[in-house]
Amino acid sequence: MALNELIITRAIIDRFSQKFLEYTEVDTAIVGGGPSGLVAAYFLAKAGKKVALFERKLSIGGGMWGGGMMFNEIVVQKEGKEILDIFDINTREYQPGYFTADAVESITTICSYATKAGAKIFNCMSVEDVVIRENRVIGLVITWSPVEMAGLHVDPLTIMASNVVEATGHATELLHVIERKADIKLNTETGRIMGERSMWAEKAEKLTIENTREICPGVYVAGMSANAAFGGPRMGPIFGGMLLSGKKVAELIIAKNNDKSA
Ligand code: 48F
Repeated sequence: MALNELIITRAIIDRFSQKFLEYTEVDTAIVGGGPSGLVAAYFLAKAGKKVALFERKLSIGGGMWGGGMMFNEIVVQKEGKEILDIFDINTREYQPGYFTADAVESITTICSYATKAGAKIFNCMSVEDVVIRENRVIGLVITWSPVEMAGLHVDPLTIMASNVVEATGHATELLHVIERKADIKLNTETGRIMGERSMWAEKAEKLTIENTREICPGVYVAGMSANAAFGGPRMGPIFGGMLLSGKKVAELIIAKNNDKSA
């Protein structure tokens, strides 16, 4: 059978359009495909939630690909290793309580689990704004990243979500938009983004999990963005906190939605 370019083209447009249309309304929209966002996507999808994850870059993985300073190994503590075990990712103990894993194996495997569980990942899409009704974020405004990068004057599109996970990492991009454009008070000490503090792995890892919560109606912070929002320190290339935060945010959303349906 001879291959036909027209059929190849139509297959891509048709399938993508169906997928995109289906995910214009979701239970949870995750902004950012780093480790925390991807782990959240997996646990939410596994619980039967309809999940879309939007990632600006062509590749998912955020800061995990590069390990520490592009040495592509990551370090996790015991609790972090337990999450890697769920994904069947190989770990090796380096010293008591310190485990290493291959960064590429880690991120590709988590992504594989998330997509096989049903989460849909939309790469090359940037979230540039939110939709707010009655003081609650109910949707995201999205555009193609190349449009954003080229500064083209093209209007975006909108998707609706019952819950939004802000997992944009150090930048806390989504929160900055909410802070700048809406009169919503954040659930922090100051009511505003408090900003990330300097490196302190021990404290930061614990705080990442504590800081993973609903920060304003409809929006949950996870991963590094949780610490940046609540004024916690950075932790560098230890990734247990990111993994545990992704799991926690999924559990919070599942519990809240179960409450609502009870
Ligand atoms: O930075 P990132 O990996 O976030 P994370 O899950 O993990 C942090 C660690 O990688 C590391 C660390 C701890 O060890 O400090 O940095 O908290 O991934 C964030 C992803 O979000 C994407 C960005 O390209 C990256 O892949 N992103 C950021 N803003 C947007 C976005 C946006 N507005 N729209 C779409 N994607």
